[in-house]
Amino acid sequence: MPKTQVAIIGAGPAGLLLGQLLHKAGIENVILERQTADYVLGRIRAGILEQVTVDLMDEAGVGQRLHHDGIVHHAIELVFRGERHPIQVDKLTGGKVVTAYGQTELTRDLMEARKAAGLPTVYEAADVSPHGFDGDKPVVRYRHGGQEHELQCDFIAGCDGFHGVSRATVKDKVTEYEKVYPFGWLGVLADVPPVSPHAIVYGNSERGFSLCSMRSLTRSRYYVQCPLDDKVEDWSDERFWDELKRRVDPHLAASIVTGPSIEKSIAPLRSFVAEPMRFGRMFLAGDAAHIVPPTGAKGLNLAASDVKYLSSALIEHYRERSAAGLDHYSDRALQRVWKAERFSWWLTSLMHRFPDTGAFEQRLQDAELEYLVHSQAASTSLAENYVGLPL
Ligand code: RFL
Ligand code: PHB
Repeated sequence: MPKTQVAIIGAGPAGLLLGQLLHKAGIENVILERQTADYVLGRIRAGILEQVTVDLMDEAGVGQRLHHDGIVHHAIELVFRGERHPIQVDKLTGGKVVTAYGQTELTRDLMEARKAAGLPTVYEAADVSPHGFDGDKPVVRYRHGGQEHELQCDFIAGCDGFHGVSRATVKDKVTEYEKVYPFGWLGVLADVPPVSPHAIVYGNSERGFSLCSMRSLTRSRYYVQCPLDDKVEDWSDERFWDELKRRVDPHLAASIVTGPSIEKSIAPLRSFVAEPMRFGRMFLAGDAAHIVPPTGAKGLNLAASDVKYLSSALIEHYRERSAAGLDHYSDRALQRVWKAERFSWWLTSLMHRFPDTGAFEQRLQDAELEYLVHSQAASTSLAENYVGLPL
């Protein structure tokens, strides 16, 4: 029966980054992915990387293109009541910054490095199922090319996202915490220059939330808050651009360059945590264990920090025969996860219009926004969370 040290389920950013870090440390691993590589690369998702994530890409030896093409951001902007308020995150955090670099590009860099190193990845692996992780000899079963396969391993890493099989397998051992928000984000990708190349702009207006972001100096990513039951087909490009412009200040609106969308989709917003993140010899990492609403740009970054903790623990196990890191993995990861959950929930609550908000709550939201941009203490709290809390 084929054997490896770590069987990784899922070739998203979590699985690929883990595979690369383990490989650098001389630990064998196989990735089993349900989809094709092109399908994985076709998903337009995150765009903002914390320094911790950039450092991990460097550690994995795949940071070159990121440093060349990524756009470093020293500030973010908040727009409310028609006015823009810069928050200088670098000045407020002793020089920390974030980098705009698409999840698609990061995934591509990791896939290419994996291929160049000749590491095994099975795409289109069907009916993947983890077994025996309560004992000493875990096995992952899957179907590929019309045949049944079994992969023996020392450990299983469940990096298979929110709808994956790993968490589902231990459903009766998991405590789930969840909050679903009463709106979604309609996102548009377009080959137009970003309206504000030096900052990500988060907007709160009477018409709802908006976000101006980017993938490069020629490719922009924009979002508007929309009702959950809206259909993408109801949103022509023209309607989208018109709505976006109505949600930002007039000067910014006038400088938005519009163009045909190359991708348009609606994503629901959810906060979710599964505890614990370890089940014997199986570990969950990334979206398999937790989801944040995208408002704080934390999802991909949390997947990266889980992977840092998990790879360090596995390396410690193989090098020093110590179980300490593995034993602490779940608690360590969850501590950081809950802080990011808190921040993402808070920023979501602050920046969106909720259907059931009364006049009193609206005044409180207005007051909090004013406080945030005029108090150095409040701005610093936003900034230190936005750039990412220490590992
Ligand atoms: P992924 O990326 O979902 O990858 C999981 C992989 O597992 C595969 N899989 C299976 N493979 C084998 N067998 C099975 N049974 C399987 N089931 C699933 C899947 O095909 C997939 O390839 O999880 P991962 O690696 O944990 O990465 C997490 C990130 O993708 C996610 O947190 C971010 O995209 C969230 N996110 C953002 N995060 C940020 O840090 N900054 C952002 O700016 C940001 N913006 C966003 C976002 C997510 C969004 N959406 C649509 C969810 C913006 C949006 C709109
Ligand atoms: C993005 O560029 O897709 C993006 C940026 C900031 C967020 C969420 C998504 O908070």
